[in-house]
Amino acid sequence: MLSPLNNGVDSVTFTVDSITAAGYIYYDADNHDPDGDSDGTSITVSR
Ligand SMILES: [Ca+2]
Repeated sequence: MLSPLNNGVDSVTFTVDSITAAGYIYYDADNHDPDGDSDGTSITVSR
């Protein structure tokens, strides 16, 4: 369950630094984003 943003919060940043799945290994160095609006690891989203 996500909480609403408090007033005065202009943006939030989401970061993925680990994912687990059976049979797979996570390689953070392979993070990328084809459309370029993030660095493949973190993205900041404005209100
Ligand atoms: Ca993107």
